[in-house]
Amino acid sequence: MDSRNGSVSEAPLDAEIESFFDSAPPLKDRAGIIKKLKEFIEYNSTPPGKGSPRRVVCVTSGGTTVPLEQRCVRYIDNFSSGHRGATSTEYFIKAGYAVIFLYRRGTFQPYCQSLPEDPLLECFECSDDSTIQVRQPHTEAVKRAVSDHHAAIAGGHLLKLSFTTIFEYLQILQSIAMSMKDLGSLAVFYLAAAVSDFYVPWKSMAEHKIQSASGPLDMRLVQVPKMLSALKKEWAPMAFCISFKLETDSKILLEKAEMALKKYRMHMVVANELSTRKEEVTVVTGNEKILVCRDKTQADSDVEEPLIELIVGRHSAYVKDSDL
Ligand code: 9Z3
Repeated sequence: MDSRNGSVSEAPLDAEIESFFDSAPPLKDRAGIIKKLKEFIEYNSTPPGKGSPRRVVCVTSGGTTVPLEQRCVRYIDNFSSGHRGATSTEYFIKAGYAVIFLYRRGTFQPYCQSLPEDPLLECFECSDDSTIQVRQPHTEAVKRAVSDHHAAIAGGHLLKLSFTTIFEYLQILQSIAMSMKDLGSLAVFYLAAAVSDFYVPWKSMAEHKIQSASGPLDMRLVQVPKMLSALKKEWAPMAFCISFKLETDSKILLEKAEMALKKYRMHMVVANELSTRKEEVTVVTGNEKILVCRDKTQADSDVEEPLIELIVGRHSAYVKDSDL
């Protein structure tokens, strides 16, 4: 039986994963990425001043694309603004975690929530002597964004890595997971990125722009191998893993989340429905379904604050149990 109908047999899945990575276009600057990861993890494992090792969470954010042409003009996209990942990153850092933020280029960034859509052009102005200054209504928001962001980077608590395609995303995720392996139970994966289910293998992809004169487009998409299994079994087996399940039909949401929890042996699956995702989520664990809601009495509250609080509590219990 193969991985598509529920029961996962190992050999075909391993072969699918191997073939995905073998045929993917090589990741640009892989060596540079691995070096950054190594330094970040080393720094947080032995922080200055003999502090105890920091917990490290990999937060994924934004949607992956599936290119249709090697010299890509067209692609299939997965919806995600990156809001969940960016906001969660801020709360994890506040809770004392170091965060590896793996995000889709151009999506929401941590500490930028209160800035206008085009911050560079809307927040700044040139004065007569050509100095650049912040425009009055944005002063506080810019100050907060810049100082919190710079503090997180300078303190060694935030490492940002970007992706666009499914190929880049999975290759970087694998490098992150393998770099985090030795952290054992101190490692967390918070997989909020919206990941493509189907892709066009690089070798069977058209090189040049597909021509519309050739008539209707007939294209075969292959299923993306389920990397969560590899993450859990091989890449970082001791890590605390949280994945997300997104549906538009609330009737099937919890059932699908429970299936994902069991199938990929996640510690938690956060179930959310597209239209209410900013108001509430349901956290599914082995024996509970916990509804987590935004505090509706506060205009600027978000669902990520109570969600991260819950996760940090559960992760602490997991770390304690693993030490016994
Ligand atoms: C999510 O469900 C995220 O919560 C959202 C966040 C993408 C809805 P925004 O970025 O939205 O704040 O606009 N992410 C996971 C989506 C996903 O693709 N899950 C897969 C699935 O549902 C499993 S990896 O099958």
